[in-house]
Amino acid sequence: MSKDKYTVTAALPYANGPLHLGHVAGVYLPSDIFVRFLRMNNHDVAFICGSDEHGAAITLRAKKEGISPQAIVDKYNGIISKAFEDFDISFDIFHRTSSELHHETAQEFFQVLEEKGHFTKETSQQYYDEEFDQFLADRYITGTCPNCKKPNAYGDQCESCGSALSPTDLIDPKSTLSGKTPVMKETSHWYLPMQNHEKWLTEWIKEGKLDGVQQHDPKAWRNQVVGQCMSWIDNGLRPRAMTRDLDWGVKVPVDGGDGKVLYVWLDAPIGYISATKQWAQDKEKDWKDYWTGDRKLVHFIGKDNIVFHAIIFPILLKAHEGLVLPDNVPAYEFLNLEGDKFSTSRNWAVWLHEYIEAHPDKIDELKYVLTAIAPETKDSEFTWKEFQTRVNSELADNLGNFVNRVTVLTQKYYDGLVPEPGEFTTLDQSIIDQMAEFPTKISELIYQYKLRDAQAEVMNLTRLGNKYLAETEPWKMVKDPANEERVRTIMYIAMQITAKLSIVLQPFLPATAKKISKALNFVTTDWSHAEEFALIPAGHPTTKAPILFPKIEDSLVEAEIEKLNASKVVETTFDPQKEDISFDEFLKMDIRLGTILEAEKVKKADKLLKLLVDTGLDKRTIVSGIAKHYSPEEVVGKTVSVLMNLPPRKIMGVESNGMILMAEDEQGELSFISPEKDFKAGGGIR
Ligand code: B3M
Ligand code: ZN
Repeated sequence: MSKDKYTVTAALPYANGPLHLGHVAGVYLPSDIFVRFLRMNNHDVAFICGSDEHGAAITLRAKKEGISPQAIVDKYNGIISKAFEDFDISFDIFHRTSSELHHETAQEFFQVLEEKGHFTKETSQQYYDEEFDQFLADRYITGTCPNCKKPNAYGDQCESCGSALSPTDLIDPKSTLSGKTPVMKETSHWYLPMQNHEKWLTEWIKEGKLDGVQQHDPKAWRNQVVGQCMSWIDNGLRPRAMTRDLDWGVKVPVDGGDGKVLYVWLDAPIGYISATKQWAQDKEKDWKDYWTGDRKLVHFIGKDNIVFHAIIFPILLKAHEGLVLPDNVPAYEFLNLEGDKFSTSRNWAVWLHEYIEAHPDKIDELKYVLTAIAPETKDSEFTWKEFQTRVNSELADNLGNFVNRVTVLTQKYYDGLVPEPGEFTTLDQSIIDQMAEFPTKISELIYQYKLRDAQAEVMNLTRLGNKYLAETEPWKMVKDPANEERVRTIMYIAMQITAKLSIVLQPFLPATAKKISKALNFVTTDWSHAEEFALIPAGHPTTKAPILFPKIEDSLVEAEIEKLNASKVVETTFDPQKEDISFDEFLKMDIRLGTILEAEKVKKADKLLKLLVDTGLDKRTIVSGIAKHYSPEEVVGKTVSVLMNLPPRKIMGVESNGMILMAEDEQGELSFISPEKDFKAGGGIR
């Protein structure tokens, strides 16, 4: 029976910053494990990725760093591709959407859809920044999300609640260029009337069928993927602009497209196709083999990309005609870090390239832990403490200890030669029967994209090995020559378990599997061999395996947590500017310098100080909420800014006449506003 053919894509990372562990756990590592497994099972598979180099995410970063968008994407394409290489992610190609081949491919794709009449041309009012004389694409507008009411939602998406938005949905929109409220200005764009595709999309998402013909198994799709798509469809699909008024991106290749580029979510998924073209060209293959016919297309993504991969891109693929639709879209939830969300802007992240630089000898340790905690069906958490615990107790004490025992004892008792077994006991046969179940169990889980459970099964095989040795204790039995044959049998079986591990570990921990293979002097990349029991014959020469997983010390955990806290940026979310006031209104405020003569705490009010202030005009009592920031002794003698003309107010039984004006920083720390020259009480402030 011919094996299913796969094209596996991993979401194209934006080339506007480095990768962090959340990206790795939720897209790149699982897709790599899946593809390695497919290759071991002789599937025809292409593993496609590349950097996403257009869109406002890039141009905003370029503006922030004061360099060109091309310089930004060159910088981060380099950092990201090297990090993938160093982390041993086995893409067949890591391409980039700023390449000429991609531009040509995306423009051809657009022209095909335009000629087939799949777009409508509409003139509409779009947000425009008058100061920057520029229309504002989605990421150039922020505002309050209409759904979760959180600030800093973007024009196309709210990252707090994940809902897809349009710029006009935002409450109190602001331009990210000038910070001002944008105006509406007329412009025209090509729209994809998604509502026209609702019928077939619904059948395809819910039943996996096209015109009644089964395409994929909808039960194999993750609930959150089907759920998000159906809620999008149930809310009513709307026309979506497929072009933008920007100068950085793939130019619109038809009349009327001057000054316009393809919408990044039309452009980027076509990046999977252009990357395949480049790879096929390099390998003298036909790219169409990987995007047509009976090919299983699988998109590994994060949950914030679901609708773009399970609704918009399938519409585009179907409209183009002749191209396959996704067989599955394994979307991952979010990985959090030490109790908070990963955040590039707050630098709250473990950057992959920094991890590799700091721990080049701990690549498989990180792969193991990220797979063990992968956010497959719900958000999960990375902590350095759990990293240490899992490495030390699951890798070192379980897998590392088992392989070390088997190879060291074989070395010690038989000079490394696999011993001739004697009769198998009932226990032996039970172990052999249990071992036999693992390859199929692991395989089924991987085909179902349950990679976390699949890896756990590999560790269960190791536990079976450890249990067998603990129950038989060959290191004790060997002391009695009468047990010579029994010990040979036990070590023979334990060696077969080790050989099986060297196969089933390969998708998950390729470097470790290689080390075990080397010690066993046994190499195969054919998964089906794992089904066999007797993998290494008696007399086969082996050597002692190295220590596979040195223990993680507390000092590493402490250093990494300290680094994380030291480098985090506290996001300044200052309130937006208040409504304008007239100059006359400002003149009504009487603000003067006052010197604090006396200060005491206010009974039963831990935040308040009662101050006696010399204002130059009089000596008055003012109650001020600064007790958490200043002691009474500290403030006596200070000359501060006083708002005089407030009506008297009783605060905790004390009459307060006026207000001390304070400055506040982003951590909420308070400071007096005092003259930098030696001015006396009574001086005016204006
Ligand atoms: N560049 C990744 C993101 O949304 C986005 C994926 C494109 S895959 C075609 O973070
Ligand atoms: Zn929201």
